[in-house]
Amino acid sequence: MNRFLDIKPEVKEAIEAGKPVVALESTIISHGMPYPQNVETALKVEQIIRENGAVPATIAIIGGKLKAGLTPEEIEYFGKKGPEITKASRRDLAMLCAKGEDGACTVTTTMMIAHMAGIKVFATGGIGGVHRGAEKTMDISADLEELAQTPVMVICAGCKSILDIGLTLEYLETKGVPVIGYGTEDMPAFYTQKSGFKVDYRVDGPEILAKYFKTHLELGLRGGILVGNPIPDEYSMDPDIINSAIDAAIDECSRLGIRGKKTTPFLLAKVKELTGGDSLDSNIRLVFNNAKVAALTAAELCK
Ligand code: PSU
Ligand code: MN
Repeated sequence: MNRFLDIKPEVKEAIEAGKPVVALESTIISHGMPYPQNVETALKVEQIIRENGAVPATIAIIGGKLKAGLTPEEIEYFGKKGPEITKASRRDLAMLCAKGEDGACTVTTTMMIAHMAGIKVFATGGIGGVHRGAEKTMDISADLEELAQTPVMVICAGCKSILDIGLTLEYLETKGVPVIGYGTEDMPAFYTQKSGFKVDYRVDGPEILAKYFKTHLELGLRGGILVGNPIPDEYSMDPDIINSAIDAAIDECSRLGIRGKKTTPFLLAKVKELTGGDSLDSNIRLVFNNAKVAALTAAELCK
């Protein structure tokens, strides 16, 4: 275990006792939602994981330490500071540790730290992917490369059409990352249940998800598994409304010349602004839904 890793005692005990643990990311707190809904959501997600039989481990970098498991006060800190906290991807990890700084963990760094700590299941909202127009910008999220090399199961609600969903699936196929639909054959599109693209396999229920992931690990396969869990119907959005907001957000992003790591947070905030907060409510609900599936799957994995 490296000296930068700092596992919260409750999480450490659970891992050592072979009890279920679910990792959660902190970029969604600092860069993905506004305060105070970000803190309320993060705390509620932890509660849902507990109610479903697992221990939550929200992952972040604090003062140069890789933290697996935060206290409620630390979650509050990440929510309040918001975008002031560095969005930390793979390239940032060593520099933040060396300088003793804070970092909000994306899907990439959450997978890395979860794996270092021995946590196998991770729940979030959406992952990064191949952006629309990537054939020109080369904007492809490091999340896809991490899925290709780190053996953690990531349970999300699919990807948003701020990304090119078709190209994201092609990229994952090239990298050998299996994409599972949870109770569906369609790749979910975050705010809506269907993207129009097919997943590789449909799985119904946490038992099969756990059995499948165990097999993946036993075979010594490199890389993770991506599970797309559709947003519950009652919280899903009208595709026309959300897609026109996304189109407008992408136009504004390119007009303002926003690039690099700022792109995704800009698009998320703009979509929220254009949909008058409805998208935030959907976003919160789908994270709750993913947390539950993750906790049940982590529990099955421990059997
Ligand atoms: N997509 C969302 N919500 C998010 C993110 C993506 O719907 O909060 C965050 C996640 O932390 C993800 C990161 O790992 O953005 C990807 O950023 P980028 O596209 O810069 O790789
Ligand atoms: Mn990018």
